[in-house]
Amino acid sequence: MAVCAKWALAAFLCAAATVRGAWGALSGGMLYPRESPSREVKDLSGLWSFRADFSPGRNAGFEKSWFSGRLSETGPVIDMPVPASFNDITQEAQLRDFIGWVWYDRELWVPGRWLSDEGLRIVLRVGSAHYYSIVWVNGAKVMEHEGGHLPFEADVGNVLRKNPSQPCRITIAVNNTLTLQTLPPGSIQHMDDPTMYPPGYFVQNINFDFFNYAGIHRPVLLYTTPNVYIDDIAVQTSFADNIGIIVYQVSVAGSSEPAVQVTLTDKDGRCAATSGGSSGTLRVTDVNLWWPYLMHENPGYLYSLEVRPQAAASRPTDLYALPVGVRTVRVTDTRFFINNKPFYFHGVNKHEDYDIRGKGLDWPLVVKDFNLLKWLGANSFRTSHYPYAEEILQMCDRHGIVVIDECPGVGIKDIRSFGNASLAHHLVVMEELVRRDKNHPSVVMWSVANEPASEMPPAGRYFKELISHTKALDPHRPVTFVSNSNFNRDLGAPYVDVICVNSYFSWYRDPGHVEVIPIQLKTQFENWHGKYQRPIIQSEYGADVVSGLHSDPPMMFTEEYQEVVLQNYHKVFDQKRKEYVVGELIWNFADFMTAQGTLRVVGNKKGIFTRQRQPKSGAFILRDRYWRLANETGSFQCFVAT
Ligand code: GCB
Repeated sequence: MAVCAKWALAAFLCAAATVRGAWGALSGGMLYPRESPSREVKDLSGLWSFRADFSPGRNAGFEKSWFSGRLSETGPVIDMPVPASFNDITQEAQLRDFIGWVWYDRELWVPGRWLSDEGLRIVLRVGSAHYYSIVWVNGAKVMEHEGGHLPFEADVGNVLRKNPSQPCRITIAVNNTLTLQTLPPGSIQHMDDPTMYPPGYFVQNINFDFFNYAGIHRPVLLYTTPNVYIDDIAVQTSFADNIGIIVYQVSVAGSSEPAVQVTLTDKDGRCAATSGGSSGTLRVTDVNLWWPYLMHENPGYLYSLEVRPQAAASRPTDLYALPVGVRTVRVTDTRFFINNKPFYFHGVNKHEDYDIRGKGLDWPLVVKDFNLLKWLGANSFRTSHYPYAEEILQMCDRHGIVVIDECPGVGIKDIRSFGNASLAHHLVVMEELVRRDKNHPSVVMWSVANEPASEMPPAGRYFKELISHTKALDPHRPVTFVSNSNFNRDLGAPYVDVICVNSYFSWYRDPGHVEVIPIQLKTQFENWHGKYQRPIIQSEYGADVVSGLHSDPPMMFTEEYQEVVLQNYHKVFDQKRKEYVVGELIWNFADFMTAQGTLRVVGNKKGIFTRQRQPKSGAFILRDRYWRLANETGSFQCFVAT
């Protein structure tokens, strides 16, 4: 039985990998689906039918072609909300901890005019699903995608038009198995000792500290475009004096020589510049720059870039309106500049994580978190440890919250995860990430990994290639990865633009001894800057607190201990930010769920807010500090915490 399970899991990942190229989910742009006079969007969020494949080989769904009819006809199904992780929806530990294929389906009517109008493309898009997905429409396979956290889509018009009088059925199978070559990596361990484990028993090993939530995490959408359509837009912005400069490139699909008309409008809908041609430069007089929150009285200013390809007179014209912020980013040996002003990151690390829905996109939570960021006086966050929903980045653009955009390269600890197959996949993921997020003004830096074993010999070549590839994809943003290796033995550090370093003095090291923080932190900064001459961000620091636990003098896990850890770190930040430290990001914004283990009490408790977003004492310490920093480092100097 164990052999069968092993074979089946490996075989599926392998079969899936060979087909990927053929399905070509990576060709073309990845513009966020927006409605316009030429585009409609149908959101398929809501209840889907769901079934986990508990068969020993996790293979019954494929053996019995569960995609060929209604899932409910294959056996018992349950209601499953989309978007949401499936893990915490029921009372079953078996489903919470499930590894293998889960199946979703739902039926819907596609608007008749979409089907009858042959001039329309109908695109099916999945915002993200963890981790390997195969999608069928009316039993016909339309796409596969490897990896969570990023969208994938396919034109399904032809399939839908075959059966216009029937409701259409969408089936999605998702496999959350992680291997040494996936991102994040993991491994399946089969427990073959029959005196210790039941037959076929296996576990998923992971090297990252968040619960391995799975399912369809972001909305599934159907949307239309005309057949001649805007496939991608890329903008690069700068300014000189009061003139904003937007260099744009538009790719139009479905026509060999499309004329393109581009209009930039300001917030009040007034035309700020126009241009023709699929690439060009727009100049905006008296430009309103995009500024971070607390750096300017009017942060997050966005223009709208309206792009219209000119189709033949008889055909409908596409229109896509892209929000554009005009700003620059620059890094020196000691400073990080936004719009030529030194920028100091006073922010947080987050997770997409909440009760019941796990990693599912949840608007009330998103808005609450932005309110808390503003309350805190935070100007930035890192998308630890994977790309967040596009809707969250759009909020960052609008509110001026600066983002370090991290790919799911977390837990790369095994030497076998530094091989060619892993690197090739990592490069693809960076391409998908840059393709998706390149136009967000809030995104100021890419992070290609978190705490890899960067002292292992193959890490030098791996990070050299990964970082240079990322720079080739986007020459306009700095690139980093987040290290906790020894500064002297870190083989990736020579290639980054900014050093991001995590440390937990008085927690994992010297537990209980907060008095060692200042000396150890000072040494850390001096070592890294001395060796690499780069600006440094303290990309994680913190301490677990079980909310409501108190002790004086402070003891680990109490509110007082978190306070005193923070204060000791802050003393050193205040010295070193005058030199080359350009940011501090607390670990973590909120408590979050993890795998079970002896170090975790129902999850990681290093949040300054609880998982339900109630402040611990540390939140007030940070709030006081961040507003003070904003008054000192923002160019607009009369903020008060409100
Ligand atoms: C880290 C990791 C983060 C963990 C954190 C911790 O260094 O980057 O994912 O959650 O430490 O609390 O242990």
